[in-house]
Amino acid sequence: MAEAVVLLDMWVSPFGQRCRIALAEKGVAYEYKEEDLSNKSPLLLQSNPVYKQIPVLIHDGKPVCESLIIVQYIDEVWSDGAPLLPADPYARSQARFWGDFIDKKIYECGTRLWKLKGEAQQEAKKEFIDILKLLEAELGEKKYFGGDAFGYVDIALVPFCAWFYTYETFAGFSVEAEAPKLSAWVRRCMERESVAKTLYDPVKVYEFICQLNKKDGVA
Ligand code: GS8
Repeated sequence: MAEAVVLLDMWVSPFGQRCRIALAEKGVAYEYKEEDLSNKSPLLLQSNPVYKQIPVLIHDGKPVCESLIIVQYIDEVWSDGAPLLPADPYARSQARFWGDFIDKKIYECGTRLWKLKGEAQQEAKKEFIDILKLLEAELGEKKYFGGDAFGYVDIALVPFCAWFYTYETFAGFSVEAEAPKLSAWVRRCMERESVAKTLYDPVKVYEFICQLNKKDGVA
């Protein structure tokens, strides 16, 4: 019997994009449901009553929430495809550590880059560049974060790369100049169909953020 897989998502969400990339990597067919976050669907509210946020993966009627938990779930359920997490427990712990680091640092600091101005923005920029350099050091000379195979940490980070243009334009810096090896990794990831088909044009992301800023009266 065909399984029912539904993803509640929103086009520009880097968290939702993680799930879309993982599903594409595993070749899982699913129904995509775009949410209007200003008017959340009853299905979303009922599927994620705690956070009321996208993304939610609904597998045979059972909801799974939180993007990195969803990516791990996808890896475990569709285990016949290439694994996203390594098999070795220590290597798994390290992949989860970096996924958690990306979750705690990138989005929060990135948001300060386009929401704030003046000194606070400059401070966020310094912090963001430090984060990029830490990630670049972890990547080292490897092709992907996990080595030769595209996997969990790549999926955790790569959706934010479509936001780099927004971060750079608002805060005035260049990711390529600050972290050239990380930029080369972004280009390598973009060669994968799962990533290229999922990420949006960085200019579209920028325009979306400009709209949001206007609505919030920030800009
Ligand atoms: C974050 C999801 C999230 O921020 C995850 O899945 O990893 N830790 C979660 N979702 C946002 C949209 S993307 O910025 C969301 O659903 N916001 C609506 C709201 O908070 O009301």
